[in-house]
Amino acid sequence: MKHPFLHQGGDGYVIHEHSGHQLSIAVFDGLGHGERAVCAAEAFRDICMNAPSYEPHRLLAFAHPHMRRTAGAACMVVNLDRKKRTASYAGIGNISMFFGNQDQMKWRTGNSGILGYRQIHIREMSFPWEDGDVLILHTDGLRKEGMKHLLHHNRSPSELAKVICEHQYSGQDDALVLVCSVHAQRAVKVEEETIRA
Ligand SMILES: [Mn+2]
Repeated sequence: MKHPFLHQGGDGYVIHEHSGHQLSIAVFDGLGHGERAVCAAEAFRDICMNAPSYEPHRLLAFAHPHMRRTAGAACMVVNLDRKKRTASYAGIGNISMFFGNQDQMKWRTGNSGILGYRQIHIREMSFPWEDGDVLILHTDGLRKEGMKHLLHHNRSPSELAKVICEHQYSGQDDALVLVCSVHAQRAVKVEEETIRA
């Protein structure tokens, strides 16, 4: 089952559930402004619909040549495995990811470069997770500095998404944040907030 979702702006995400116990999430930011950014984001969404694999490394490698006809995009793909309780991820460009719990929150971003432009180097990494851990993905319309202290309070994903948009908006550019609460046995809860520049 594929759940495409894309905002009118250049920021968007796709969530794809597959093989019974895996959930792949891609957050992306079409480069440039206005129509160009929207076209790049839509192209990436369409590529996801036709991707032969949602493994982060393979999805990005598949998308890269197809994105050459667009302005390009920044993208982070995370694949949550509910059986193994691990997450694998790979990113290109400036999409930020936080994961962990109240005691320890880690920050990661993608490799430098632009999806669809010149050469890219894709490196896939992974991390273990536990029930109730939080995964946050956001585009660069939101500042990552100061993010961590917002995450120390006991907030639901929807509250977190709202608070992050209120406190971290850069004041320019589109912005999107996706907050997920991850669980092995029940549906991953996903909340999102967007701001259109
Ligand atoms: Mn942006």
